[in-house]
Amino acid sequence: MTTVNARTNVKARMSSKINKRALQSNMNKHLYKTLLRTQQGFTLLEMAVVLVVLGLLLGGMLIPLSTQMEKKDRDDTQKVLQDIHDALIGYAMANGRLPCPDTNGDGIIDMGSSCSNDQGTIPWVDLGVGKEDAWGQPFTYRVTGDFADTTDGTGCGTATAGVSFSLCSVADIDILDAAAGNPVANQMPAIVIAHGSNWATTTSADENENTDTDITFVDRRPSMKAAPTFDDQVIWISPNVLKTRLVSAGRLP
Ligand SMILES: [Ca+2]
Ligand SMILES: [Ca+2]
Ligand SMILES: [Ca+2]
Repeated sequence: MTTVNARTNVKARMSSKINKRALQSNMNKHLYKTLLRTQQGFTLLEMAVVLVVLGLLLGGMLIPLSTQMEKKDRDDTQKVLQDIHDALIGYAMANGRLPCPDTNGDGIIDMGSSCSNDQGTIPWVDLGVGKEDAWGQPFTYRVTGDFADTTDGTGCGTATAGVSFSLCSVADIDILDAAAGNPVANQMPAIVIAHGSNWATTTSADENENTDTDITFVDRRPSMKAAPTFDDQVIWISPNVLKTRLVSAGRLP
């Protein structure tokens, strides 16, 4: 009898252990499924958060990057423009006249006794300066013909031998702060323009003033946000600087 009771107790304990294990196994499965669902939920949520953060970061980085690249292009172009300015003055000191423009794209001055055309591109070969701006386009160049021809003087005072203009000579290029705007500089002998990244596609009235081949040009703050847009970079030769340099060089009295 005692032996039977002992066996019954052992069976009961074993049954209890098996039930506990089964329960534990069920709980583990349930917990695993719950964790799996939770894990999947977190992953999707995390991915969404990561995508949003990445979007914000990339958006925030791309704008400054394009702004920095644009600034570098403009700075590089400005350096070439300054070189061209200095080269024009140096050319005038050496030759007694400003160079005529290049009109056929070979970088060489086109002229006979006077300029083939008062407006063209910078004669980069003759000046020894950069051929193009940061966007791979040539620099527009206009000169007052009387300051670049081989005729001494321009009809005022006494002409100095070997110099195309005199101290009293007046040039003809005017620069405004907008198309039909206020004067920025009047009667300049030469001007050089880099037309910016939109070189050939502009519809801006202010920029068109720099491509219409007359003696009026525009220089103003760059802005592409509102019409009329403007991204041109402009330099010109002051007649006073030009004449002072030629006096210093002993070419003008
Ligand atoms: Ca002349
Ligand atoms: Ca432009
Ligand atoms: Ca014009």
